[in-house]
Amino acid sequence: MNQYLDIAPEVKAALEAGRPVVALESTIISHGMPYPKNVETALRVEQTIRDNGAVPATIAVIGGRLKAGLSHEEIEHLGRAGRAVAKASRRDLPALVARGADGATTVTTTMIIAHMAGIRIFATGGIGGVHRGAETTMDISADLEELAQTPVMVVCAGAKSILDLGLTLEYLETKGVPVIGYGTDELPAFYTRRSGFGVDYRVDSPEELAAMFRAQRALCYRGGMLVTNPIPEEYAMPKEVIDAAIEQALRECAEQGVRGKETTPFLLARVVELTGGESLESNIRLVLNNAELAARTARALCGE
Ligand code: PSU
Ligand code: MN
Repeated sequence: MNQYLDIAPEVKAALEAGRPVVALESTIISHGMPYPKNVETALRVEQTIRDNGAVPATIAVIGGRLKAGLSHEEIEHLGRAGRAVAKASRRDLPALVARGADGATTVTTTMIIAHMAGIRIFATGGIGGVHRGAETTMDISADLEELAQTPVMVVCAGAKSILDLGLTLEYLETKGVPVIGYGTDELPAFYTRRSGFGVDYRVDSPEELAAMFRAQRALCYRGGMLVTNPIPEEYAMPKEVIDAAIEQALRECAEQGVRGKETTPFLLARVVELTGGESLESNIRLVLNNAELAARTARALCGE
């Protein structure tokens, strides 16, 4: 086992017994939602995974240790600190570990640490991707590279249209990452069920997802798999409302010269502010929905 990794006892016991475990990220807690909703949601997501027969492993860097499985106090700490905690992507882990610092893990680093711990599946809200205007900024999330090289199944609700969804799909195709629609032929756009872009494969059951993941392992592929699960109809946002907020957030981002790792958190926070509580509620609901699907798929992967 990696010398910097701490696996929580409950998670370790489940892994050793071949029981289902689902990883969860922590940037969604510190940078993705306001306090105290972020903490409340993180704990609800963990409970949903338990209710569906799997063990949750929320992942973060605490005092330079890579943690697979957090205590409630650690989740509370990350939620209260919010954007004061470093957003940790692949390039940041060496510095955080060497300095004994805290970091909130993105999709990228959650995949890295989950894989180190032996966890095969991870549930979140949305992934990073190719940003609009990437042809000049070259702003492409490290999440896409990680999906190309780390064998973890990521269950999300698609990607927000703060990104260029068409270019994101092109990038994933180049990198050989299968993009699966759960119960849909169309890539969901996080707050809405449709984006106008097709997925590679439609799958309708956790068993079928597990079979694809097993096949990918048996083929000795390095990379992972992206499962996109549409937000339940009753919690989806009206397209015009969310599009208007995203356009405004993008304009402000450009005007204020926000760049680099600050871009995504800035856009996410502005969209929530501009749409009031409605988008936050949608966000919470879709994460819970993804947690349920990931737990059921983790069970199928364990043959349960
Ligand atoms: N997109 C969302 N919600 C999020 C994120 C992205 O809809 O919380 C977070 C995730 O942690 C994701 C990260 O891995 O932002 C991507 O950041 P960047 O675009 O800087 O790679
Ligand atoms: Mn970026």
